[in-house]
Amino acid sequence: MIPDEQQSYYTDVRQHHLEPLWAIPDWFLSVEPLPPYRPFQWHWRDVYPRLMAAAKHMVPGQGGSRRVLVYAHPDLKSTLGTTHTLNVAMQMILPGEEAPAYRHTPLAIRFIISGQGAMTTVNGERMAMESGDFLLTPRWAWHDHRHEGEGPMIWMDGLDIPLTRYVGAIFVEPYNQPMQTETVPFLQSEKLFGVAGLYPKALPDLHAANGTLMSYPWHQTRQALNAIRDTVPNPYEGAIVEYRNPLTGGPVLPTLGATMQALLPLEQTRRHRHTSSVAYYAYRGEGSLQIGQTWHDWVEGDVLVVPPWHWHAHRNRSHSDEALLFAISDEPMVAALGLYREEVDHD
Ligand code: GTQ
Repeated sequence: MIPDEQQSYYTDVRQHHLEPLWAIPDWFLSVEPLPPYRPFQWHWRDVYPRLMAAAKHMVPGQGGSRRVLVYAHPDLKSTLGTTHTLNVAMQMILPGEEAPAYRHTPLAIRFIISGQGAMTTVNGERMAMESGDFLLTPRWAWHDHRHEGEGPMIWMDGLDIPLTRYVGAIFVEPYNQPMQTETVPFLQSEKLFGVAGLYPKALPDLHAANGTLMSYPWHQTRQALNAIRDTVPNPYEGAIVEYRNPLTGGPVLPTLGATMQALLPLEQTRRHRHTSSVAYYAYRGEGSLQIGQTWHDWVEGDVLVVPPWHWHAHRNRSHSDEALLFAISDEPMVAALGLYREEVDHD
């Protein structure tokens, strides 16, 4: 065929919004994942003063419902995602404030960082918030926060907002009053479901607002980490526990999961990579996260993102102290779609 005919074919096809598969570059069906964003780190020294300064610019319930700074990756500007599927956000609430009740289809997990005396109520179930606690806000669950203690209260939110928007399923609905009333006794879900392996026999008759464990207190996470450290170490993570639904043994929520891991002084893990994206929150200590060839040094409060299929390894930089990393990931979603893959480095 003469070159002009060739060219006119391609022009004509594209004018009809068709693309010849054989002419599409490799990114379309790449040999391996090519995530459209880089590893990234937010330093706590940059976040903390700006989170505190937000108090001068908004009060929850007055021109906005939550005092939250969203971690918006510079390569994901069109979605404001922290990774392509999830958001990390930092929330701050002051004594006497109330963040009003509403519900939305994106689900949330919360990791409590500092402060005392704030509470969150989810579907009428009030939960305490203490440093290290892990709390759930399932999809479409009514939730509000109040602070009856002293000093600022700070926690990290993880939400699947980018994923929910991608699916085309974002909905938000305000509650019919500013705050919910408590409909079950305090600590109900922890009393019903909080002791591993021992569950109430007459479950269907019990009044459980959310039907499963909603709050994972820090002392239990700590205890679990200590216990597994003496057993089977994970060569890629150190001592690591995953938050799970005690009734099913499966993920706490359908899309997002979370882990807490402890690295011994100077511990260095092996590298692995997987098809889930992860946002690490440095809860305690000082360490370094190798992503690809680059070591990202972190201190307490930093957040680091590992995009899918990026080799990564952990190092505790302290000679004396343990390092603790909390992480949220989209692994449950990726696994549910049959797309979870992991590769390990045997060196
Ligand atoms: O605490 O309800 O970071 O609704 C983003 C959306 C927190 C919350 C966020 C929310 C909340």
